[in-house]
Amino acid sequence: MTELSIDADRLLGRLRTLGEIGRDGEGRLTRLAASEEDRQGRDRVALWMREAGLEVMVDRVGNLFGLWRPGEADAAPLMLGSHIDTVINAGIYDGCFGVLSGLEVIETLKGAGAMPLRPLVVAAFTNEEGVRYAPDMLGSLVYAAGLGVAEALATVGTDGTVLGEELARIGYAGPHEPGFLRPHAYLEIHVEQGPVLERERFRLGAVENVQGISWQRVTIEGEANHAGTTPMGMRHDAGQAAARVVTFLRDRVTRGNAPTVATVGSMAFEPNLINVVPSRASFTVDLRDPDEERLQAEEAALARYLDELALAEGVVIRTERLARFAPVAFDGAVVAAIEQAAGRRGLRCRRMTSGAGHDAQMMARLCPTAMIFVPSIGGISHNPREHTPAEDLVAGANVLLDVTRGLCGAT
Ligand code: HGY
Ligand code: MN
Ligand code: MN
Repeated sequence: MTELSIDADRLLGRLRTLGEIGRDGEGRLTRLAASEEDRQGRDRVALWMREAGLEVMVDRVGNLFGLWRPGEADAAPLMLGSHIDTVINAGIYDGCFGVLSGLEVIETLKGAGAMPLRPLVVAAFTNEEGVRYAPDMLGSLVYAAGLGVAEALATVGTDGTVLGEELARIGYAGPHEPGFLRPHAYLEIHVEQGPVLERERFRLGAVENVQGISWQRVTIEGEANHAGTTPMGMRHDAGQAAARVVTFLRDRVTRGNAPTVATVGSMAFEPNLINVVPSRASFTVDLRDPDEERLQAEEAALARYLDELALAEGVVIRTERLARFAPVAFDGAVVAAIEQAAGRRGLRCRRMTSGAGHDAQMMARLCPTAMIFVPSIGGISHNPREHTPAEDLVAGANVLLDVTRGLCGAT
């Protein structure tokens, strides 16, 4: 296989350009799914796809695709992809590196006159982050038939908007049925977002599996009362109860050495006033574990604790499931191809589990799938300090190129 390399300046330049789309007055980068900022990001990526001579298509839940169909190759396409929606005050690599690397690989092959035996397509899936509309990985979940189109489009966001209406408003309620391109295989490159590769001095991760994810919203109904006159023993303090849940989760998942992680990332009190005992507390619980049984056990332990807490505090506690995905194992042959491609380029690579959720875990329902990780400095992500050195980004994209060539016969 004659060695080919991606155009590093083009890839890194596009990452920087896309990373500027959606910055607010304080320079914070936020492109929430189906927002105006997301539209601008999508428009820019679609323009790059068109300029590369790809056929640009959008499906009914806004998944965006750039397809290269060399010759009359009507075989099942090899799909590369990720997402370009972000959390609030995000870094520039999460998701975007995967979409732009996929586009870069296709453009490099096209420019080199390669003739792959099958079409190549790069995807940018809708609402991977799930921070405006739950669940996360929504676009790829629908694409993999894990959620109905109508149900997805009817999803109400944390801001009260409806996903289908927002997609229509930004011009990305497309005509294609999700799943319209049945991939031969799916590859996703992503920043690790954790500390492993940097700490162990590996250049790449060949991702074997993704841990299970459990998202729920907990609402605690207490009783508003006067902060000054209400004796502590007479309170039904929703805020105090919520705080107990936070410490319960931390104490429980850190008591042993299991890899379970628990996060209460958002919380709101009502009436949220300095001199009123909170009548209501609403917060989210994100529980994850690579082992399904242990994850279920943690969910059950939390449910028991909430029952006890409701009795002890005289409050009413309700839970609502927002997302629940079992751990996913990727395709061994594709993982091995990643390792071999890394080895051929002299890059130290290790097999690993993904702590974060990714679109690949949904595409694994459709076809052989695996992921490539590149190191995250300090293990930081979902934070503007997210960073991966250029040489690692380029090395990872070149391995994506090599594995792509092997999987589509463009050797
Ligand atoms: O939550 C996640 O792991 C991903 O960032 N959506
Ligand atoms: Mn991501
Ligand atoms: Mn993310």
